[in-house]
Amino acid sequence: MRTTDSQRGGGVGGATGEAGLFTPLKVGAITLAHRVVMAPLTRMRSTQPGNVPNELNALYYGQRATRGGLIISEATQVDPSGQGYPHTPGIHSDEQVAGWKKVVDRVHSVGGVIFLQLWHVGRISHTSLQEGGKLPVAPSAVRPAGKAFTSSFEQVEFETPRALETAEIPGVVEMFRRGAEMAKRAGFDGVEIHGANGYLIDQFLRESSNQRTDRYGGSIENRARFAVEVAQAVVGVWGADRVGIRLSPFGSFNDMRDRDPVALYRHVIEEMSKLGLAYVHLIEPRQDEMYEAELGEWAKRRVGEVFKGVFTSGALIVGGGYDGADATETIGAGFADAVAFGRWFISNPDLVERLRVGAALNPYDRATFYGGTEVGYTDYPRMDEAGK
Ligand code: 8OZ
Repeated sequence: MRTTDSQRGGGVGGATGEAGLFTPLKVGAITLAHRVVMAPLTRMRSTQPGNVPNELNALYYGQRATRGGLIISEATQVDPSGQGYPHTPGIHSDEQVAGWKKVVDRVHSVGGVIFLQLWHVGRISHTSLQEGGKLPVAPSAVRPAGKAFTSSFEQVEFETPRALETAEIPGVVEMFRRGAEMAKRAGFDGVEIHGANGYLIDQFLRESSNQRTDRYGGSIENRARFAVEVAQAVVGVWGADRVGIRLSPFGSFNDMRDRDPVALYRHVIEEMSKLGLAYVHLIEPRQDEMYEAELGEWAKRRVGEVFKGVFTSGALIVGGGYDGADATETIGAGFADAVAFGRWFISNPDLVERLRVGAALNPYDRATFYGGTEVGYTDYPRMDEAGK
């Protein structure tokens, strides 16, 4: 079963290690040595001003890199208008490219593979984070329930975003294309499009946030159009075999809903297959009782089971609450090719090795997830370090 959302440590890796996780896997142009993927993790620790990746960030990623192992970077705004939280890094300035280069070089120095996650938050931003204090943009002027982060880490009610004009949409696609190009300049091995968790691409996909009446709204095909155009633009920069996309078909984070998520995301995944993407990365639903009740039977199944066989051009990665035993079982059952780990990678820089040998895992401290210093970031001990 999936682990709960609470802090915990213990023998999560399983006593004999997790064999299914340690066979090679071809992901587009790259052959991975194992199937333990580091999930994209927002940590809000870039250098200010400018949201520039720094030496501490390079140390953190370098600690978690393994030979032939895939790391997906934290979500990275492709444009200042796409920023939704304080201190998240960007990929739209020369300083950011130089900062990311340090991160990439560190990961490559141990033979690791790193993709940058391209991000625009849409309505999840706040005027305090927008240049000139403008309103955040979105497919429609629908205010999400819940709290936005301000530029000073305060949490306040979300604002009602401004709906994008149809004529503005190519400009937003262009932001993703430019971000993809800058990621290439920084030396990344590929890019992942953030199409999940209620951010801009997901806001176009789902009914609860998309009330458009132009060709970007209404039918499933129309709601998926923005995602497809972004993917086409990014593929134009990188080639499809170095592009993945992350989707959260059953997630309700950031006030998201859709009446028919299976039909919607089947279509999106089919479109990504047609483009020949290297991978699709699906998130398991969070433990959300209300939406689980609405989802009925789907909520009881693994996301990789629900969409089994739909993605045909590359690898299927799943993530969200997995431990080593679940991951091995899921790969063994044919519901995924690789599994992304998030929280366990925060607290275990040597997670890959711990899963390989079936060692106990360090518990994680939620209080230091977002923002701050090296504490709770680069100071978690490896197995071989004293005092763990
Ligand atoms: C947690 C806090 C802030 C952002 C996501 C990028 O959910 C995020 C995120 C997660 O995809």
